[in-house]
Amino acid sequence: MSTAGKMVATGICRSDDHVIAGTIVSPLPVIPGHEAAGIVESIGEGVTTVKPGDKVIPVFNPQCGKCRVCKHPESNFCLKSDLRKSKGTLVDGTTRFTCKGKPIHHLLGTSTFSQYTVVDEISVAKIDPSAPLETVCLISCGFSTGYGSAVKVAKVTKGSTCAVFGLGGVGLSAIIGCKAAGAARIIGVDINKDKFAKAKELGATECISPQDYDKPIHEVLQDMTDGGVDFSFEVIGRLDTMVSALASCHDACGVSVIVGVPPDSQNLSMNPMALLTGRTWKGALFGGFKSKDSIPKLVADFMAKKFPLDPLITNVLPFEKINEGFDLLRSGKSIRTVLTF
Ligand code: PAD
Ligand code: ZN
Ligand code: ZN
Repeated sequence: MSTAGKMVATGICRSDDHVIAGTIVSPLPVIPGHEAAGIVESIGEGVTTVKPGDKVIPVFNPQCGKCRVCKHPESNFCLKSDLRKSKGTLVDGTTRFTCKGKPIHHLLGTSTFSQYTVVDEISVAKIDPSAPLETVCLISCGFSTGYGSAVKVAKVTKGSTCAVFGLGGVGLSAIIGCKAAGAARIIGVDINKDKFAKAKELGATECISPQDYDKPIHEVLQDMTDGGVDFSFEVIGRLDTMVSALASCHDACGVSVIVGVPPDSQNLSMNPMALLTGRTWKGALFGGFKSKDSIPKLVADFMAKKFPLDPLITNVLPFEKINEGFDLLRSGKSIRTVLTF
């Protein structure tokens, strides 16, 4: 039930860098890349939802449609996700890449840093053929993750106050979601002030850097917002900022969402009183969206101009310059680099 496709565009997400750094553990050697768009080249036996020539988006968080999670109305961490066991294979346990006769692993059933890839049918969504693939590839991960974290996971309410920690591609997409949900105040938090202008362009009403204050940032946010924000988002992937985002939301009615991927096998300590008083602490992959169902709708919403994607793309490079793309991400100079094939 697999599908082979030609890649047209792939974004570089921080999660790919986490794989390279080892903070996300994957069997090696592996072909990373999970935020992309392409065209179906061929299909295996039994595949019915895509056909050759279809424009598609691969999804790192599959939707088998049959498991307990897929049948649950709200959840999306499908039991077939490779993130559960990190086998680095397709669902049938095989890998479809080799180098010099040796097998190469898949990353989360996607592996988009490759001219061609093979994915399971549960890991690919057909989209509007008129959609620009070099832009909508962001719907494959970064955009949907941030946007869904606001509109679907936190369920940001009209007139509310939000704080977004981390203003990369995913954090800025959370800002777009907070704005779409009608938040009245959206406070961006980042140590790199170069990110502030774009955050404000996309809907942040204020931006602050923790390095400008001599007290903890959660106290600064509590002072600014009459005791704490309604919704906070950690979109960095650090244990300290996860705790600080939690403390930044109001102790009786705040909701805090973990979006950033924490370093592998690390635990954090927190005082349970932080929750006993009434806060909600949540997290989700892929913005809580069921991937195969939601991606075509998100692409349609983009085509209907319900949200922008172009401001998130700061660099477009040919695939050969992939290392330059990673350098731009690591030096904080890019939001999203899209590699084209
Ligand atoms: P990015 O590196 O582009 O953005 C991270 C931002 O955080 C940067 O602007 C940094 O300057 C800022 N930052 C770093 N340290 C601090 C700090 N101590 N305090 C404040 N700001 C800081 O990453 P991204 O937007 O591509 O991804 C963000 C995270 O989300 C990352 O951990 C990634 O792995 C995760 C992610 N999660 C999912 C999911 O399904 N949950 C999907 C995609 C990405
Ligand atoms: Zn990603
Ligand atoms: Zn499932």
